Amino acid sequence: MKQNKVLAFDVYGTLINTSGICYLLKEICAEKADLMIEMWRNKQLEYSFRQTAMGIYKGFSYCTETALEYTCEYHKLVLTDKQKTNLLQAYNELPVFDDVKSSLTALKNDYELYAFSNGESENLQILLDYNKLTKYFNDVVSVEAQKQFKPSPKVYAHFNEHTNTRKENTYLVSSNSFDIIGAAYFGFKTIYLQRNEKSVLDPWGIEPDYVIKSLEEISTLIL
Ligand code: 2OP
Repeated sequence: MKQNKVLAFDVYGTLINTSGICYLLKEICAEKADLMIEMWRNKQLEYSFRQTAMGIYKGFSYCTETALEYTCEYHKLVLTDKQKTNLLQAYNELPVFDDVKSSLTALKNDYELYAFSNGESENLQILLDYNKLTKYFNDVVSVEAQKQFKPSPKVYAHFNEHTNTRKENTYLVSSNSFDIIGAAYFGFKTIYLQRNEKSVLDPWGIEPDYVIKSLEEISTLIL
């Protein structure tokens, strides 16, 4: 078992900007795009939580697609097949946040770096290749093999099994509160990335080890 400190980066919302698709929604429905992007993401996550609670697994892209359908229905927006296909394809070409490449470059020599996500392996590979991020990571770990989503403890255990690492040495870096709390509850160390002032950590009495505003701060932490 490896003894090195490892950094496990959440992908959607942490490395990759899920609002980066807003420009496409704006072309379809300018005035509702901001509201829709938020509902789409929230529903996507809700569907993943509900599947795990129900003991079923249909994959993250199923959550993404059905959450888009729900959001359009709610906002009375009828998409053509082409518009829907374009939006879902664009989900694999979401943009990377500005602080990611410089931060990963600074960390690469001192830590093992992993991408660790609810997304399916195939989609993660496309997304990370598209953004030229794959070279920074020792590996890309998907929850897919466990057929459960974060924050199930099984998927955090899977991360350590798959990477042959120890939970005591694993730091989860995430902008998603549910992920930070799930990982801390499992026994990872946690670095909560507060990308904007509106991000609030759920008040469950589980505090992250570090709170940062930009990924660039990680290289200044003594882990
Ligand atoms: C992830 O990438 C869903 O953002 C979450 O695992």
